[in-house]
Amino acid sequence: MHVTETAEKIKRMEIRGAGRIARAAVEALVSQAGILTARDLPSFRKGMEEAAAELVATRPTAVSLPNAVHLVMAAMEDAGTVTEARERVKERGEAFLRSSAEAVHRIGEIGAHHIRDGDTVLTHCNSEAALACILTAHREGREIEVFATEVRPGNQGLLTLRVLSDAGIPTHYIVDSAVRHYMNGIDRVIVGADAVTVNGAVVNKIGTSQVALAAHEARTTFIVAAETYKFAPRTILGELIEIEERDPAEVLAPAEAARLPGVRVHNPVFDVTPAAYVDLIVTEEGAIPPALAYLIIRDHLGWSLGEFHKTFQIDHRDQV
Ligand code: RUB
Repeated sequence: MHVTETAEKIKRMEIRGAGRIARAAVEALVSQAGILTARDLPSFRKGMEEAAAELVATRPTAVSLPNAVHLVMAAMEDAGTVTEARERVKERGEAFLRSSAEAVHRIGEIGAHHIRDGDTVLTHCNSEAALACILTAHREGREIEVFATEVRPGNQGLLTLRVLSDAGIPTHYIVDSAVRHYMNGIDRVIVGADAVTVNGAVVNKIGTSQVALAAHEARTTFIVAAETYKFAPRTILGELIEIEERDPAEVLAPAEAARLPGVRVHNPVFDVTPAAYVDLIVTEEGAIPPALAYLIIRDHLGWSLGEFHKTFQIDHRDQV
């Protein structure tokens, strides 16, 4: 699929979910590298950079998107010719697509160890990483039931219901505001992530932090399933993750809103769950406490504070 078509689909949320968004962007970059006609390396690079910028600008919150795009673009760094650059983007892109699929599989295996026979699991939104844990536990023969939330306003819960129903897992469908009402009967909460910050906070679909709060109050284990490329390197520099605000029309029909002058409708689509409410983050490298998020950023994404200093030529003396 071409870059602009992919970008439009991501914006409209026809392609959604942090992992899927990253993979679609990488596929679009690989395809762009194949069709870009450029006489010399600088113009090839420029064409690729424009494509990368268009993809990254689609949705601001899922860090998987800039991380994956950066990884593929960096493959061109020491290419000497257009052919070489094209080849490297293709190789790196394909390697990312393979490793991303493997990561979900591995997270499923690791996360399933945390689901016991007889458990009732609650999930919020539609996360392939979180579902991988639930599906693997079910495939391994554990008798489980799942509570899935509706997920206002996008109703991603419906996508989750389809997956669970196809797998034959007994499932309960509840509105988002019913989470606390049921929490005492829940053994595990498992959700995905759009970003994990250096201090172990988790950014995920709006409402996740309320689910986490209810789980914390009920002493229910709260697990996050997240590939390492969802960890946010730039939070080392104190950068905050931007929370996407979408069209208010997704929350209240414009005709209704027009009858309510003075009412402002808000539609933030993600929120931040503090590390204190997160028991475990399951990555493809293993399950870690949120306090170890920096190690993932340093050891698996290759970004440390020193790296930032070099890359962005930050003077150490300016740092407190
Ligand atoms: C999706 C969402 C998902 C994460 C993780 O939000 O919050 O929980 O992206 O998903 P949206 P995955 O529907 O707005 O994109 O594990 O599939 O990457």
